[in-house]
Amino acid sequence: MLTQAIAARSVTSFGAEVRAGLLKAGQKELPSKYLYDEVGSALFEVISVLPEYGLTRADEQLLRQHAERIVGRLPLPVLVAELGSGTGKKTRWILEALSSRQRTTYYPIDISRTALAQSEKELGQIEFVSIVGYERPYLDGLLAAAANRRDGEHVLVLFLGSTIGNFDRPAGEEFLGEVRRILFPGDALLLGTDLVKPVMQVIAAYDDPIGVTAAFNLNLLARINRELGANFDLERFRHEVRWNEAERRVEMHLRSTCAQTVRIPRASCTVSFSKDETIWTESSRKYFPDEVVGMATRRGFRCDAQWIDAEWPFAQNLLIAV
Ligand code: AVI
Repeated sequence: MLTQAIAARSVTSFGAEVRAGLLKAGQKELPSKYLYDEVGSALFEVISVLPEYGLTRADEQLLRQHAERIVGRLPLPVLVAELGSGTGKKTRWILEALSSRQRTTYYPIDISRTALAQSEKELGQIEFVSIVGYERPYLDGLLAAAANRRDGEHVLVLFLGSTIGNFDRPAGEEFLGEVRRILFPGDALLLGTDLVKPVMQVIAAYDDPIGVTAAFNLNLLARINRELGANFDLERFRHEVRWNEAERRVEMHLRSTCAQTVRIPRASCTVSFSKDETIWTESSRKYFPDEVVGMATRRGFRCDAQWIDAEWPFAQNLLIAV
């Protein structure tokens, strides 16, 4: 009964956001968080192993190579809270390094129950680690996890994979401030950020030759068809990737290849597209290393250390709350 009520509410907010984004004057938009239904999350897993998309590999490699050093710089004991746990694969390195020093409780926080179940499956066997998942939005989950701290215990927040890059630039910085407000001085945030790199390399990463990212993007329209009863014809939209130099972000769009009208019954709207009009579905910002330090400093952290991958410019930033 309760589950049904939650499901009904989430269709309503999905419908409301789709309606607002597609009826907006000027550039049409859809929130990127809706790319991740079950199909979208599975496609993202494939993206993360594509040769052209080095982000996930760099993120994991840095954690694998430096986990001992990262953990060695933390004030112990700590509990670990991860924002957007995903599959939990790369978190293993940090938890293994920590568990040789202390018994560790790990709180994965994700709105997807499937993601929480996956991370439990991936990490549940590590000795001296207990897992308590929170199926909640990031900040709600972090508040709940941090409330479990014992006297003298610190909090380590993991925000990996450059998910912060999918926020607007000011919103990303504001989010760091909100995380900081939940933490105490001496607590830590390990933040993964994808760095600026040659434009050709970025474009290839988001417009791969076998079309996995195109399918990931188009699945958003397929999802609107499935969940909101719409009649998007996927043959009439093309995946498009743009580099926005001024904002240093890669943008994903869906371009309408002809003039057309689409009905979305469960969002109570009909949307017209002119030929070549686009829906902006995602931004992925790329950072300079110093920019991350500046952002963190303005929001009440000091950057204790930064590790940068030699092959794919990506940084793990260890930020300590001051
Ligand atoms: C999850 N996020 C950091 C990915 C990114 O690179 O911005 C999502 C993604 N979109 C297309 N490819 C990957």
